Amino acid sequence: MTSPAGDLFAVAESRAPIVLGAQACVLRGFAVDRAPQLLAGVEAIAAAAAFRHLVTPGGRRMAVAMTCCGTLGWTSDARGYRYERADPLTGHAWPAMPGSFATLASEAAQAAGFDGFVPDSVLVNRYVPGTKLSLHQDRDECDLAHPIVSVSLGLPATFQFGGDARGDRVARIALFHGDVVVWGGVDRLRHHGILPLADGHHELTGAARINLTFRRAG
Ligand code: MD3
Ligand code: FE
Repeated sequence: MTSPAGDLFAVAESRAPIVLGAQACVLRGFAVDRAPQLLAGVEAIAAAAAFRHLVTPGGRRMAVAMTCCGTLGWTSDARGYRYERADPLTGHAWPAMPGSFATLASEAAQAAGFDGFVPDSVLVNRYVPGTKLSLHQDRDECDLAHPIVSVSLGLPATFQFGGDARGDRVARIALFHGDVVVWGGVDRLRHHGILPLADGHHELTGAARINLTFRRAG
């Protein structure tokens, strides 16, 4: 860049939140400096509560591998989708949410206009090449007035976001290592999903994408 004004513009443009809706935005790279600590936290969580493939109430095995931390963890089986205080695999409480996780989520929520977000649950999703997450809504949380904060780590993915109705037009946006997405208010019940992950290798995660979604479930 040759002109100082051009430099300033480039920086401001790249740091501005990307607007997905009236109350939904992408904070590009918001978590990139904290990614190594977040991934160390994920390793510790998975050592106590292993990644598993949940079964939907309809009997389908989910392609995404999942685990949780916090006082509540999301689970699914023939009895339905719900939050539980104990990991059904071990019968023990879910691993505690690391303080650095909660701090990041509340800072990101604040940057997106949601003050005072205190998550009590993190769903940790692991994708390998070929894994997808079909279009769905997140509606098992008690009070849908709280936002959801999502952190992408490792391989990039194509995120799909639609409307309140399943048949609404769907837009696509790429999510990269360190990106944070915040959804709340009028955008809280929009359908969303992840297209099949492309092949690749990331220096911190190998052939995988990890996504953390911070929720206030209880
Ligand atoms: C929009 N995870 O865990 S993150 C999920 O990348 C989930 O693993 C995806 O959908 C992933 O439920 C997408 C972005 C996201 C998360 C939650 C939302 C978008 C959302 C809740 C409401 C609206
Ligand atoms: Fe979701």
